[in-house]
Amino acid sequence: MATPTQDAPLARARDMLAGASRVAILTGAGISAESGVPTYRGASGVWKAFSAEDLASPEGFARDPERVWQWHNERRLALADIEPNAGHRALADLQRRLEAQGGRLDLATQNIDGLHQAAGSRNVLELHGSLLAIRCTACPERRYIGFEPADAIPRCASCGALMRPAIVWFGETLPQNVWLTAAEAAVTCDVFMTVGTSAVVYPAAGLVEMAVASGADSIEVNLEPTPASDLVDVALAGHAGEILPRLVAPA
Ligand code: BJW
Ligand code: ZN
Repeated sequence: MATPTQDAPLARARDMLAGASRVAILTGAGISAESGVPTYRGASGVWKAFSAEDLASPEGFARDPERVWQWHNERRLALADIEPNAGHRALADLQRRLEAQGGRLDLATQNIDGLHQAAGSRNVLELHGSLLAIRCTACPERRYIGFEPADAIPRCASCGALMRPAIVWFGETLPQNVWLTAAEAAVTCDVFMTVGTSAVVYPAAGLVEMAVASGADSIEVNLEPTPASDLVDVALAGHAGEILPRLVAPA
């Protein structure tokens, strides 16, 4: 629960959202943590147990594609039993409400788990791709694979080259249309909210700076302070699954 000392900031953030017709949101691994998806950083983060250089870089994939595929197969299987939580559902509710009032909510996520879509959010901007899709290393071939385990190292049906997870790894550029839509939303929104991200991975973290520089009211929801906390108007400390439903519930 948000502590009583947060009642005033929570009320302020609720007022911001209630008065907005264009809302843009950036989410990160923290919003899925209450569904059981591990975050990346911190004591029990993915990067404590696994090497980002080996498993989340094009160089690591080139060195040992089988190992990268095996790890991603395990992660996809683990996702099959995971459900969206109250935080995901609150954002989907807010989008429906804004759209019914002629407004708009753009949801950009760094997550690759598909949980926003499962909760009913539409037009989700997947900045770092998806664990549920694979793409060719050599041609534009791309396909949805869902929760099925892939072959040891799948090959492209069109050109025979290696397929790879359709995820954005370190040093790779984000999908251009997705990024441009998210950047446009950040600089044109009335309210920008960042949820459950450590705000250290760029260019995604730069969306907060862009929104604030463009004059948006801004809100952060996170368990702990991040580099974004000093930029935003209201920083709410707590679990996204508890704070977001309170933030977006109709008055
Ligand atoms: C809760 C909660 C609850 C918990 N409620 N809150 C120096 C060298 C090389 C590169 C760079 C460099 N400096 C900058 C770069 C660029 C690099 C970068 O930013 N690196 C920094 C880390 C230093 N960025 C890139 O490489 C990007 N591409 C790019 O910039 O292209 C241009 C370029 C080209 C060539 C060279 C340089 C630039 C691409 C970034 C791709 C990121 N991909 C990953 C991996 C996906 C792979 C996979 O999963 O298999 O995406 S990294 C990982 O971090 C993942 C995430 O999307 C991303 C962000 O993490 P996120 O979501 O913020 O999670 P956490 O764990 O960090 O934080 C969770 C937060 O939740 C915490 O704050 C908790 O407190 C909170 N929380 N529970 C609310 N219940
Ligand atoms: Zn191909």
